[in-house]
Amino acid sequence: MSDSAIRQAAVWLARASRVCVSSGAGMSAESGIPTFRDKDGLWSQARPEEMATPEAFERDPHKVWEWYRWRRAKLATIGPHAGHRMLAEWEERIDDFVVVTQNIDGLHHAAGSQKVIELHGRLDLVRCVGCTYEQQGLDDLGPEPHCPQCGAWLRPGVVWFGELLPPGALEAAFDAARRCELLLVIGTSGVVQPAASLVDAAKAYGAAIIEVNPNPSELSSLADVCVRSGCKDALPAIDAQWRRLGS
Ligand code: BJW
Repeated sequence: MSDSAIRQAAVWLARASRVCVSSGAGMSAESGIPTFRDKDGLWSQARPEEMATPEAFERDPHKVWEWYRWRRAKLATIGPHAGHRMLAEWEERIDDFVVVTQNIDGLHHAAGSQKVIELHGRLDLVRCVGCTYEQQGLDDLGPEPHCPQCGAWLRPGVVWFGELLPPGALEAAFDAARRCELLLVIGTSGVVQPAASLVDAAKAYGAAIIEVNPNPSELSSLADVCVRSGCKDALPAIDAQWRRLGS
């Protein structure tokens, strides 16, 4: 981990009163949830077009549910790590601190963050394809979950490719990106739109960009500072440096 990148991140955080975080699957990797596009990521075992599109669900809901049941069961056994908890603490220290996440695992909320915008829905939510019924929780709903109200299929409450993001979420996310002085981009490859464009929006409005990612991403060239480390260690390291600035 580069000391100068950590120090610069700490200096900017200490000075900032408007901060936005854009997090992706790498944020949860050290909690035990695989990312999508890394070597052993989810897309190395399953094809996105067979699991994460509305057409795939129409074609074979059993197959799609098998995958989501496995992921829901896994999520039920894990929790946030020190990096998630650091962001929740920074929210208390910084006036305007918003987390925009592509993650569906709810771990930012579980760590105590309150201002979280979830762009791709929630794994612990299911909704009916035929009516407005929704249900929260990670209970095993069996291989063929159907709506208790109208009998249609229930589906995972996540955003698949080709689907619109939850109403209001995108607008709120771009508002946060445009008004921030500092954008922390944590654990995303930056290939999925429209989330990836938050960085362009923040930069166009004058924000400094810090990337926290052990690997280069599609967004690295836009970053002013890159912390090349896993976020579980990097975020507490930035915090420790921030505390040293004050002493
Ligand atoms: C670490 C780490 C550690 C590892 N610490 N870091 C414009 C241009 C081209 C295409 C489009 C476009 N606009 C829209 C599209 C289409 C599409 C899209 O973006 N396609 C591209 C892939 C080409 N977008 C959509 O369809 C979106 N809808 C939409 O735009 O609606 C309007 C519209 C529709 C149709 C046409 C045009 C407009 C919806 C996108 C939904 C994405 N859904 C998924 C699945 C969610 C449900 C589920 O999980 O089952 O969301 S796909 C998957 O990718 C998931 C993620 O949220 C998303 C992003 O992945 P992420 O988080 O970046 O993870 P990885 O694995 O890619 O990267 C992990 C990173 O972590 C790596 O960099 C590692 O190095 C790093 N890392 N360990 C820190 N410890």
